[in-house]
Amino acid sequence: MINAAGATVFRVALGGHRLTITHTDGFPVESVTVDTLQLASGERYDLAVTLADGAFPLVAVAEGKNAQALGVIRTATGPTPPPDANPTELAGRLLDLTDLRAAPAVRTAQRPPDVSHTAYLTGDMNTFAWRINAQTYNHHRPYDGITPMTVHEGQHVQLVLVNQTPMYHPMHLHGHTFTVRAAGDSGGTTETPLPAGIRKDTVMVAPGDRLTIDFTADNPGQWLVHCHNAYHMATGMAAMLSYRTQP
Ligand SMILES: [Cu+2]
Repeated sequence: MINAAGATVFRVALGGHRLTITHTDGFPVESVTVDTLQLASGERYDLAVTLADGAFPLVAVAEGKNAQALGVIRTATGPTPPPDANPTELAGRLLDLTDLRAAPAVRTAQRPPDVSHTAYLTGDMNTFAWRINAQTYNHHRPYDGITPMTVHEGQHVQLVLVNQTPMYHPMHLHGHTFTVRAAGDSGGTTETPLPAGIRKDTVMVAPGDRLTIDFTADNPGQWLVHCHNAYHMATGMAAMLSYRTQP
């Protein structure tokens, strides 16, 4: 399942069925079974489902937009679900990031970071000016007006994503995959360590949440770190991960 939408978080459920999550962003996880899950722009989840006999609504609710998309999975004759089908699974057990553990083969060793950067995600619906660390990324002049997050090749890098807005921000790092190492609130009062943190390349930072991710700087270049909401990115919610030559 891929959320290929530019600016919508979908909540997905299949009427009469539970969903077993097996992978996220292509990386295997220890299987966990839920009723519903949210996908933000750019995120991928692999699911396993054992289908019953009949015709079932596959519903994707556009979060906060009072709309939904409907597909039908049919394995037998029976009435077609209506467009406004509202399977009870939508209100059931929702997948949480803290439910997920990486499969052993794709876990990364936890070690103290060589360098740590923090990305404060800010903006509001009134001004619709979305930023990282109070700086606006300019797509026409990408090196102007922003302070790059500098790293050296080989460093173990920690990146803390702090959502200080009431909106979802699916954050995507180019050139690398990362491990999600901890989840907490933006004020820093709670934090849940994720000892078998999942590997991803796009992670949804929910309103008021703080996620800590880490990765090894093993792909020299100048890489974007950005919100995958197309409108947020267009107004400036992007930053630069910048490899520098060792002094
Ligand atoms: Cu965003």
